Amino acid sequence: MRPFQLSLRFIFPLAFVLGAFALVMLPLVDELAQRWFLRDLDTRSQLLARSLHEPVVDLVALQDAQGVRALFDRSVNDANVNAIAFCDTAGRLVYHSSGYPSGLNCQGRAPAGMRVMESPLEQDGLVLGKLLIAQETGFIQRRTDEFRNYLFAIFLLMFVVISALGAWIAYWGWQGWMQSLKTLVRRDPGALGTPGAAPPEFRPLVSDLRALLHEMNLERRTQQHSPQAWTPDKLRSLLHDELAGDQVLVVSNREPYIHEQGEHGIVVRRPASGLVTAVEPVMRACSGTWIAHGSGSADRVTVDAHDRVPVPPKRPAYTLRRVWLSADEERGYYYGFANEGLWPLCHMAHVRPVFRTSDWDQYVAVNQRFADAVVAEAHGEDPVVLVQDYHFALLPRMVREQLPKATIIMFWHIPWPNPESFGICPWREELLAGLLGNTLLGFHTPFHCKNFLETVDRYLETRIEHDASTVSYGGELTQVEPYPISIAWPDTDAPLDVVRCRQQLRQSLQLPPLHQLALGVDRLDYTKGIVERLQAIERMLDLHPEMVGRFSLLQVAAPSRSSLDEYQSLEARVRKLTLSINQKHANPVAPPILLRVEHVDEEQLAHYYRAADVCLVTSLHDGMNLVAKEFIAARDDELGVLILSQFTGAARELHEALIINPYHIEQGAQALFRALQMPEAEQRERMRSMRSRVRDFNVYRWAGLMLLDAARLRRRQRVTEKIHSHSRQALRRAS
Ligand code: ADQ
Repeated sequence: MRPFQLSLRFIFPLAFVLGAFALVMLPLVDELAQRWFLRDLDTRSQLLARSLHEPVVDLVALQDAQGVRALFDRSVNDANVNAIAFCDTAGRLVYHSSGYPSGLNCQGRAPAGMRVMESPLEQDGLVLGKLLIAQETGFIQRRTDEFRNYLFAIFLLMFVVISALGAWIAYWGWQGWMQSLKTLVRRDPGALGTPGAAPPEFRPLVSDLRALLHEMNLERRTQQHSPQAWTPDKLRSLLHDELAGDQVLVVSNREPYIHEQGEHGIVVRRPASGLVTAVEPVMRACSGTWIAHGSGSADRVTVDAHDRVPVPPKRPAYTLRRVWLSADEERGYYYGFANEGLWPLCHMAHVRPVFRTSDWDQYVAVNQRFADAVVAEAHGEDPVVLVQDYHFALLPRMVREQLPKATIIMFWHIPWPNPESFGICPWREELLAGLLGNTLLGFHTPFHCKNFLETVDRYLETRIEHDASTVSYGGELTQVEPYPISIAWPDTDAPLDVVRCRQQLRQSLQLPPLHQLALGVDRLDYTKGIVERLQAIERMLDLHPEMVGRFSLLQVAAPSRSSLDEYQSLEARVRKLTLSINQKHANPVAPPILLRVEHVDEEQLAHYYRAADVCLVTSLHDGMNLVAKEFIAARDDELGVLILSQFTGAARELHEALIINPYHIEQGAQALFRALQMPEAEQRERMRSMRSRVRDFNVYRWAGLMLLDAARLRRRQRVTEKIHSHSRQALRRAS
């Protein structure tokens, strides 16, 4: 119906224009045709008169009436005219052909339907009279009518042909437009194919359309998948529905379970890592394979012949495939390039990155080893590969080269710096090209995504669609999106109520029952702002000496990257500062700082969270910070205050925390004092709101949204491949 209406829009004006043209043209053409015919008649008469001139003069001189008449009759027949006559100078009709029309006389007056031409007859300058040649003109009108009819028919035919052609063009044009529009709309709004692939007629619209669709998609993502719905079951059913039968492979440096040789046999340990905390529930839900560095002292003895071990040990749900690294590889790739180079490069903590060529070489080699492991573990040509973190910036492109159809999703767990900061890395182009091997690249916040896109724009020849958040590089498209990471909301009731936890912890730390306790839980890392935290406590005690002996900080710091100088000196600094504060504010009740440099298990950690009055997160720069969310999740009593650095990703979600600038020691001290004095009603109000957010925006949602996007991109990729293969077959058939 629609193309027909479109055609009418074209046909009506065409009919009007052609009709008007015909109206103007037909009388003109009539007149022109008549003139041509008359000119024809005259020419014929002139020629005849010229040929008759001499014989007529001779015969008239001889007064041979019979000869003249015979000549006239012959000429009438030969030249196909109606009549010929000779008039003398006195205007008398002297001779004429037989059948001469009665109404025709020497005055040249022609009867209706006749045209008469007069031609003087002279001999030696003497005028003898004139020749009259008469021809019928009736046929002219007949022929002009015929000509007009033909012309009318031609106009009609033109109208029909042009209308049909116009309707056909309108129909196919409309079909083409609709098809292109549908293709454009069906593509992922964040990744609507390479920009050049859009049909030319849509190019001016593409970015507007993409922006609109992107917005709608974001809205859909937040509305449709109502946050409350994100549970392990929901994630499992999503994996089943959206990635049914597709193999999921995770790659990370850190393994989720470490087997260690203990005094009484092999023990299993879970590392202190935000990454593991976040990805482990996803793997439990999808039963895939997790490829990671086997770093435990008993790791080799617990794997099978293919370096695989089922985990979790008590209730296996997925496979852990271990990759072994030599001491040199670990030093260069992990400690060197990743942790002395990329880690400080991406965190604004004023520690200078160190770049060594030998580290880079190891980084490239280890990325290749893990990429080869992914290819070896893949059952088909298009697995879903979830790559974790900055240890594997090169791996996505390496996997893409071997498995071009794989859906590669990478999550960058740390911040992405601005282009200037990133630009100091000598291998910046290689790293960016590696990351653009991903189908989907996720960061914690929109700000990190923006920094990444700007960095790519600065250092690589790419096409970036900022409104759709896609990068097109070497004919491939990478979607860049924020996916704020979170934790798994505890699904079982805590074994101990908060009151008992408080009592027990204070007892075990030999503190009075009403002693106020703040808690710090971190890897011992310079980005976590532990020194600044201690300084804030010192300042608070300086300002409020009445708190000495009534308040302490329990700082639980997991040793991390301890073989690096920077980390050793941090630990030394933390220990020294602790000692000095404890000496400065020594009292008979309790030291202000209780420092535990140790890794504690999950249960113990939850116990600490529930027993504390305040949790201090003072990172100088942090992608998200899961400790803040774990503290909130543990507080089912809805009490406790979170002090949160403004430089964490978490600060963008947890607005009810006391947000501080950790560099501003005074501000930290004031916030701590305020937290310790905060009435329970206010604590409850803040905590309730944060709890509902963390419960809803949990790690299943994080993984679910990422996997949903991946599934969508995957479907699109499959459809595109089908179309390409069809068109290749069609081309082959045609040639
Ligand atoms: P991390 O830098 O490791 O993570 P964070 O997000 O706070 O930082 O996660 C640390 C995890 O380790 C938490 O689950 C915490 O419980 C655990 N942990 C810390 N100290 C511990 C201890 N002493 N004993 C036992 N467990 C301990 C990186 C990025 C973050 C990002 C996460 C997730 O640096 O910005 O939030 O990945 O993406």
